[in-house]
Amino acid sequence: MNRLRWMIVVLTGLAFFSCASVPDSSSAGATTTQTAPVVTEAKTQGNAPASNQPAGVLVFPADAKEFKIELESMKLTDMPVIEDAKASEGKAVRVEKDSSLATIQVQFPAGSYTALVNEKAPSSSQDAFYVFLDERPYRVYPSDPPIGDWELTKRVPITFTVSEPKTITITIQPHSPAKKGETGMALDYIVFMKE
Ligand SMILES: [Ca+2]
Repeated sequence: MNRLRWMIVVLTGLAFFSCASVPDSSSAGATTTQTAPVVTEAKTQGNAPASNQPAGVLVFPADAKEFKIELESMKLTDMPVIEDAKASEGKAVRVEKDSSLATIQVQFPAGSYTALVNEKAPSSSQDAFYVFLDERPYRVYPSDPPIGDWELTKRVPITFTVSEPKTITITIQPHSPAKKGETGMALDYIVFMKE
């Protein structure tokens, strides 16, 4: 009697399990097939923004830790490109005039960033300049006194956070509206490092 009851329980359980497991696995299968295209779509979107952006916008790659932009590849006004064997890609720009200007637009994924510029300043009266992130100016300069050779502006790292993907206009120029900078230095590249 006990054994029979037990068998009924087992059989009922098996019947229930097989019934229950069919929709389970089929729904799991459905989830998998649904998920795959979603993931693919997300990946495509992640790689695609370059083509969705207006021309001239660079995209900080979603999986990158570091993104380097050559100054000589930016849009330049009164910033002559100079040859320099020790500069990245063999070229840099000189901040020659008060009107000198280098700009580029960069789309950043959400995250916290530090930016440094590779600079060669001939003297301490020819070394301070400004990097604008959109409208916000950051005064940037090398060691004091400058070493007269290429160095990253680690004394004044530019730090910022974007809470959602954002396109920022980067502008490099000698002065800010609030305070004068200087001219005469050479700039090689700006590097953005993601935390
Ligand atoms: Ca360069």
